[in-house]
Amino acid sequence: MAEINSVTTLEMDGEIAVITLNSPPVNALSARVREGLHEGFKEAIASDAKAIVLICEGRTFIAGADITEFGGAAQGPSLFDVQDMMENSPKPVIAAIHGTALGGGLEVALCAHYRVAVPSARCGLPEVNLGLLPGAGGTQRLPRIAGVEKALEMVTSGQHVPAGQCLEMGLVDEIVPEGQLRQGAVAFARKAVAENKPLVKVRENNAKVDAAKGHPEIFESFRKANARKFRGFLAPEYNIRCIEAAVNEPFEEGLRTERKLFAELITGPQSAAQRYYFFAERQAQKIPDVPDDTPTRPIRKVGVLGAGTMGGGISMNFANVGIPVTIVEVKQDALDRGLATMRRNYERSRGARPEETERRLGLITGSLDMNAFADCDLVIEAVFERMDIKKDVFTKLDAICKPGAILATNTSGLNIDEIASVTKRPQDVIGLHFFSPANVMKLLEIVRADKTAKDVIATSMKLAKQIGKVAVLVGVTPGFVGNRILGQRQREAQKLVLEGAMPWDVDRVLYDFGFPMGPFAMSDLAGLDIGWVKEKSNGATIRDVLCEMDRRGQKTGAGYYDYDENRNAKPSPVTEKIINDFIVKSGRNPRKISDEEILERCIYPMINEGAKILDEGKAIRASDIDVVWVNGYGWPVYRGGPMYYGDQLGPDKVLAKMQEFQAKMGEDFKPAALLERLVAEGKKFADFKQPQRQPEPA
Ligand code: T1G
Ligand code: NAD
Repeated sequence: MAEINSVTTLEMDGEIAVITLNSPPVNALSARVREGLHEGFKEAIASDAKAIVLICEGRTFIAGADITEFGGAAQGPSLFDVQDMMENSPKPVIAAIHGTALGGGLEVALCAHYRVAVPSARCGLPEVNLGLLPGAGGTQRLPRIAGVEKALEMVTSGQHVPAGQCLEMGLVDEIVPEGQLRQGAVAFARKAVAENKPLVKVRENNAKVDAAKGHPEIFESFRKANARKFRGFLAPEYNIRCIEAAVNEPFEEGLRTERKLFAELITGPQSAAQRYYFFAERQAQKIPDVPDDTPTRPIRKVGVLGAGTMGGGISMNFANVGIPVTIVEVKQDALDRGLATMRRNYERSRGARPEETERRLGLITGSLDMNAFADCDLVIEAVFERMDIKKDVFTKLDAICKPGAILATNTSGLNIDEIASVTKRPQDVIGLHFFSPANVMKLLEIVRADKTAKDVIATSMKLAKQIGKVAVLVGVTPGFVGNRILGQRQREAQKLVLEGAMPWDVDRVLYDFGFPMGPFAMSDLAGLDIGWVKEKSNGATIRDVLCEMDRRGQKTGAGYYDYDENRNAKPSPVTEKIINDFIVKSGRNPRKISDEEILERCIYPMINEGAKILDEGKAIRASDIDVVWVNGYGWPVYRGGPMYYGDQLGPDKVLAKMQEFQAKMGEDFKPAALLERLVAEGKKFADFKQPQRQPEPA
């Protein structure tokens, strides 16, 4: 075995040369790896080997270009040089795939003459998730193997396609037994030599792209079908243009188009924000005072208290990964309703298979007796949002649950220290704040209370990953991180309407900014009467007046907006009159408010509140706040998140605007002390580091 460099070895397995990469964590195509590949293939081609196998050590085949190198000076051999060497090799080159062959990794594999994979392997071109496109020939080679439609789907969704489907679409040539990748790849190579198999160059397979020539409707209908999903993003459209080039231009020409569009994206603000966000989500998993090797508690059985809107969705998350759940309600009808909702949600979910639905529902047991929680490793409470009820059930859980069980609350913002104080085991109490619908929304705010033990935090972070959630650790503060910052936007949105902006103006500005929906359309969807009490209503707010007129939102066909029979919203002259009457009655005159002011009034206080949250230690880092808002509140990922956006604007500009608004409109715009400090020090939110947490008293 010859060491080519620190991450690459070359050895002969009989007459087969085996190039092995070993560059943890994911064999990304760093300069070192490119160098190793370049020298490895040069030597293997020059050797008397009959064929060459490329394989990787560690958790995965090459998972793409090294994202940390983007924006830096180019070093080492270019990826294109490596690819040309592979594709033009006079000997068969076989790529042996395990884990995830992604982005540049799949593009390298597509320059091999053949690909073999283990059943658990997956392949994808997820560059679009980084605001990019496959920049190493992937948009030109993939449609030549998988066809235009499949290629469009893969490059615009970034999906990781399982090996079985890769075999069906010709992306891999053979599936070899799990755990026998190397033997399987070498055997395939030997067969290729023995049978003198052709040196297949994907770039020469034009049949599938030629078949799409003269069919621009393929692209038009694809754009139309995904317009809503791609709204605001640049990368999906650029990916589509590259696939169009694969159909309409010769290969080399298509490659040039791909490189030109790639260069535009990688130097643009959207990709910069999405690459920032890629690392932000991974940073959020790191808790400074809870090291990765902190022991965790086994979670084999979960209990959920309350089968309402949240309890059901929460339970499904655990059943989905094979963890049995006991769900407890106070009344039989509430329990039956909750179980029926879960069944409906399973039956309606995409690709649902009846036997799978039954298997998952089979893991969920309903009960009216809290003693059923006695052998649970974790109990999540999701009952009414009232402190007295929370305290009552936690007192009971403390008595019922076994030692070492984790007691969690799904409260939207109540004081978890106070809830924990009614138990004799506050160290086992934590907040697990799911978002509705809990079986769909990816975000999980994990709320660390004063006495929460580190292994409870470590267990919760690990469990979140297991159930497919993006977890962010936050501190106890009213509304935690997400709802607390939402409060700022909602307050300003309401105030803007009382000053003359119409609800649809505010919604349009936030929709155009990239949010999926504005606050008023959101309220109409959720129902204006949540928490509204008819008997107590006295027209004190615009919402009161609307509810009193039975304009309670989409469900009554009218709210802030009027709705047609297909629930399409349109601005309402009724609401406009209610608002103007309301403003005049309050002795003010409606004024014309610019879109710019609407945006700044809604967004800047959110950034300012984020600064307060950081300063109070309720979030570990600014990027955690961004992960909360991108995953839980629809902040457009191509703008990074509120704190990243604040850094792009410049904290000095945010401060100046807050001070300007404060002078005009009062203390709601009082700048956060941290914002003033950062500006004084010429720093950004991203520079903020939480002071070391004091060790827990013994
Ligand atoms: N570059 C650099 N670091 C990477 C990386 C990459 N491509 N992928 C992962 N990491 C780091 C990550 O930051 C983390 O570090 C550790 O690896 C484990 O990752 C020319 C331009 C492979 C499915 O978009 O989707 O190729 O936090 O926690 O959950 O066309 O990582 O431990 O210090 O996510 O098991 C295209 C990105 C690049 C794939 C594994 N490739 N990676 O998931 O572990 S662009 C991607 C992933 C490109 C070409 C273009 C996932 C994963 P740390 P992890 P995981
Ligand atoms: P919900 O009213 O839909 O359901 C609450 C359920 O709890 C009801 O079915 C009720 O019968 C049951 N219940 C009440 N007291 C009980 C008791 N002592 N024992 C057993 N069951 C009892 O409420 P929800 O929307 O599911 O909210 C539950 C919790 O989750 C609240 O704390 C809420 O703030 C929080 N939350 C809600 C949302 C949301 O969008 N709805 C999002 C995040 C968090």
